[in-house]
Amino acid sequence: MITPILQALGVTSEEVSRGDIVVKSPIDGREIGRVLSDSAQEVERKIAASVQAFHAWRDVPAPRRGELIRLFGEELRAHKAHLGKLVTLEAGKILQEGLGEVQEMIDICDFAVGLSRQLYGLTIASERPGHRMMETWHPLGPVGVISAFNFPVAVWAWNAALAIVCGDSVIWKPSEKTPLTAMATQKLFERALACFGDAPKSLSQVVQGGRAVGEMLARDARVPLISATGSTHMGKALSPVVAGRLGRTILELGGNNAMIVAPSADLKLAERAITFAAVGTAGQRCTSLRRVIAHTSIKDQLVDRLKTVYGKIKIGNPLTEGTLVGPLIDGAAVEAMERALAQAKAEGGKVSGGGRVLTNEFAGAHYVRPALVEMPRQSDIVKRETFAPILYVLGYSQFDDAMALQNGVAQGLSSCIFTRDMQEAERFVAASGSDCGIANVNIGPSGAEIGGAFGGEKETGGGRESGSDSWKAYMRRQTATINYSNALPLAQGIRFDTE
Ligand code: UN1
Repeated sequence: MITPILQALGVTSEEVSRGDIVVKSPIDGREIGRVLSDSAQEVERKIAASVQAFHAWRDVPAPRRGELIRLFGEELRAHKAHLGKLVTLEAGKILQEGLGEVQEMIDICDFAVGLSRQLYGLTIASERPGHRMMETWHPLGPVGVISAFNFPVAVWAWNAALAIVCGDSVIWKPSEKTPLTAMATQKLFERALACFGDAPKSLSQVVQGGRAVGEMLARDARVPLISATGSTHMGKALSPVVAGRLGRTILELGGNNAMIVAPSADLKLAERAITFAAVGTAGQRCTSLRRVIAHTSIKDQLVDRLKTVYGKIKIGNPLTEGTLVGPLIDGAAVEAMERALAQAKAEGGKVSGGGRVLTNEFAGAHYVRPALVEMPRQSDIVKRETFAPILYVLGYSQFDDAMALQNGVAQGLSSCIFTRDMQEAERFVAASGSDCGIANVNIGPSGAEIGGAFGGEKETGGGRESGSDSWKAYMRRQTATINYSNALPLAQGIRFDTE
């Protein structure tokens, strides 16, 4: 099944038939390809080529750079069905979500095309007569993108589409768990390059491999920006390496996203939002809902409703229409889930659901039933992100207590409140409200649109990608002051007479 899809995307069988990275589909554990890791010399060569490409690309006018991304968007539109399916085969998310991920790539391309005519700087009033001060945004250099298995292509696209219209070159290290979608995306990008005509051919490259490859990018001063998505653990290891050479990072790390459900909430809406956010992508989004903080007056009712919905959710092959929960990525993910549930029980949690399913049909794969855990308090395990479908439910009676619980974790990615009380909604998004990068009202924490800046605070890493003015991170800011007078007045009125 995989060969025709890869072929339609331009990847040849030879390219995926040998190598040290063995790719297994989480759907059934079957091998779907082998990919060769890049050697240290190869990574070195690609970084050097990226620098060359950058030098040529930075002089191309930005709206023309946008044309390349427009063409890439066209390729994505034409191949959405195939690439979406490949995402499902390689990452295990349901087809609807695989297609949604490609749509997210298309959306960011559209955004970037418009942006290519809007890389605005400021003109600033100078304190000196006959002077003009301006701020210009210039291309930065090669951008290293390190992406995770759970969004194997969209997160790269958020970075790459912006970086390329900003005049940068890109080097992409995908997760070792999802090298095929990266290869296929690269092929589509190369088609866009061919249509465009005269862009440098190494403008965007892929480096395959594990941690060592990522570290080479992190260490290399020729790569001024590293944009990395993954666990907080990964970010804490990577960040000092880049900081050691005073490089820049955009870090998009772990989340521990909560929903406050207030007494006035529309429980039907809350229930739908909770289900999509907690069990969608089998709980493997950085924006997945991990904690529900429900008012004690409606908590039991909400938990009952959730138990009913959870009981009906279809778990199975993510390619099958109607499936809502696909497999976890691998055995380690199941073990992490089991360990977390055991700890939750030890900390007083009441667990419903959880446990492996479909072990006969898919002996080589890792399907689990999503778990709902009523916790007596926000104990250690609740404060930790487990990348699996576990939803902890906590109770509150005062709004301030709910807010304290919501903010009382180390991560700060996404958050939300379900309420029909205007005061609560406003307090949630006010300065003393949610401390997260994303704060929603009557919307779940996941499934953000590309138009907003995406990212979070605290241990989530502080980076912002995608929409709004995130593009500024991919450029260098230059302040230029121009003297068109015949005198040389000094700033701050300083006198420094030489005659
Ligand atoms: C991620 O899980 O790394 O908001 C990104 C969302 C998606 C992106 C998630 N648009 O859930």
